[in-house]
Amino acid sequence: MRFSIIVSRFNEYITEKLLEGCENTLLRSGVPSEQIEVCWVPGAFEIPTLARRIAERGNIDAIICLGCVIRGSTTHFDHVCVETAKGISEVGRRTGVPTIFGVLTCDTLEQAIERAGTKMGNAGRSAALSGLEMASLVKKIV
Ligand code: INI
Repeated sequence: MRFSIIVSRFNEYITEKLLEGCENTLLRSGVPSEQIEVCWVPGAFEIPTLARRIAERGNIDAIICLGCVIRGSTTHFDHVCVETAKGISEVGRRTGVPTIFGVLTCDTLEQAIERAGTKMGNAGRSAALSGLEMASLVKKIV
């Protein structure tokens, strides 16, 4: 099975940890490294555009989207979160390629750190497990 990981550079200190958790989980589950494509985008807002192009290109069993949005003092956070979540789910529904929402939406940096491999586990790992499950489910059923 082939996997695409789209990861955003914004808050890279966090997203690189999510990527590490995601890639390691895929590799440990038996996915060969040459079957894993990693694409960096500037911010979470840009994830859906690339996800759609990759889904339409074909030849991919799941697209795992990783990012980290942290609330600031303006409403920017809300726009980025809403559009990213909506965009990612729309790509999945429109193309039928499983798209996984591994984007952290946190009030504080501490919450993000907790979900990037410390207290609350690694959200990249959970995203990889969801990607593996959806990819094999689609293969089995369709
Ligand atoms: N992008 C993120 O991925 N995380 C953030 O916390 C964030 N904040 O806070 O602004 C963010 N903004 C950038 C956005 O994703 C786009 O890259 C930018 O608006 C250009 O389209």
